[in-house]
Amino acid sequence: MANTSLLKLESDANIAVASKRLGMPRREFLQFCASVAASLGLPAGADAAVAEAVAAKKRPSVIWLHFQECTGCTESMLRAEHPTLERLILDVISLDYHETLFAAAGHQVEKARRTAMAENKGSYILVVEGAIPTRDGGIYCKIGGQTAMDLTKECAEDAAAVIAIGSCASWGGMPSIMPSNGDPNPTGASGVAVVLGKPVVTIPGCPPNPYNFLSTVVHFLTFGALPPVDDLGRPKFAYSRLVHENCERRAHFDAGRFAIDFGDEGHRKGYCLYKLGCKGPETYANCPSILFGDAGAGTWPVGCGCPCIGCTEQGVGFSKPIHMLAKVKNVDPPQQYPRIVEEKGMGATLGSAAILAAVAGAAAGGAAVVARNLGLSHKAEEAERARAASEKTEV
Ligand code: FSX
Ligand code: SF4
Ligand code: F3S
Repeated sequence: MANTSLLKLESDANIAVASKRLGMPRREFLQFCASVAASLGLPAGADAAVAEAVAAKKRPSVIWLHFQECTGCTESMLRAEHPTLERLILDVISLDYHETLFAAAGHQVEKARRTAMAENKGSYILVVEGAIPTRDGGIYCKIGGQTAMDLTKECAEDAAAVIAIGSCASWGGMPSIMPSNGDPNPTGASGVAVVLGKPVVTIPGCPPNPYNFLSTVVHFLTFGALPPVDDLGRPKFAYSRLVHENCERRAHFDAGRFAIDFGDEGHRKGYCLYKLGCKGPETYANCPSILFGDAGAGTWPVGCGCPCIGCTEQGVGFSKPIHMLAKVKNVDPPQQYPRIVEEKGMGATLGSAAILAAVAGAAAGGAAVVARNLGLSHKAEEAERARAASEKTEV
């Protein structure tokens, strides 16, 4: 089936079976594959390879561990307004061990995990949700008598790939900044890479966007490898641009129109939230392009009037106080802005800004916007970190 165009696949038998299995019309299924290929920044024609892989390849076995966290990662994956996303994720992977979703408990599930690991030795994906406590031998989180540290090491041993989902598993997240008696991280909550002593793919966010997880797994399914990542392990297709660059309120930022208080006139009119502490200018994530929950325009923090807290960014999310102004990292204007129309005496409403944003970009394919912008501003950030690291070594 290689090199066939996406449209030709409409009459393919495997595609017909997959669409039926997913309860989606064939064209909708192919559209989904095209949007995943676009959001991954794949070249033209790769959408057919994605469709063929999702339709026909053996689903990778997934062992999903839970440690110090709120289960928001799993919740966001399963609580999409539209059931398609959940169905797609559970169709693309074979979820062989997941403590929260398993009906069974105790020895039964431990046996299921060991069986899945033995049967899929070398080919399963390990997903870790939650931070791993490392203080005092890791005693602050144990499952089935094993510490989270030991479990992670044991399960990573024969995994084909390791994914740290959510900010907690990526770098410690919220549990790593829960001060107690003046101690900023009493349990030594750490990310998976620190515990394994080697880099892993991270999908930060609190919660992370389930589309980024789905796209990462689809990449693995299609090409047998995880997607290219930045120096923090984040897939470049999702974390290459600042939130600020694709924000629907960006035109207000550039025009100097800010909300000063929650509920004030500027806030009601959908003005920029920078002065309310929005960390979009120093946070890499694709939230404004792919949104959350399949519920339409505006369904992301800033779209709902809440400043971005920088949840994907170590050192910003949960660390920098909400009232603190963000460092504006990239002063280059974005490739396109939503047009803000201010009718006399009325001002732009959040709705009108959102609709215009949708016309300008999101409706034309948020995924395509991300794909177009791939990897541009991130390079400067990576160079800065490399420079800082080499300076440290020289000292
Ligand atoms: Fe919660 Fe996940 Fe935040 Fe952490 O998401 S949404 S506390 S990133 O590990 O469950
Ligand atoms: Fe959007 Fe925040 Fe940037 Fe304002 S500061 S444009 S609200 S990301
Ligand atoms: Fe997090 Fe900011 Fe996106 S708070 S969900 S990175 S808009």
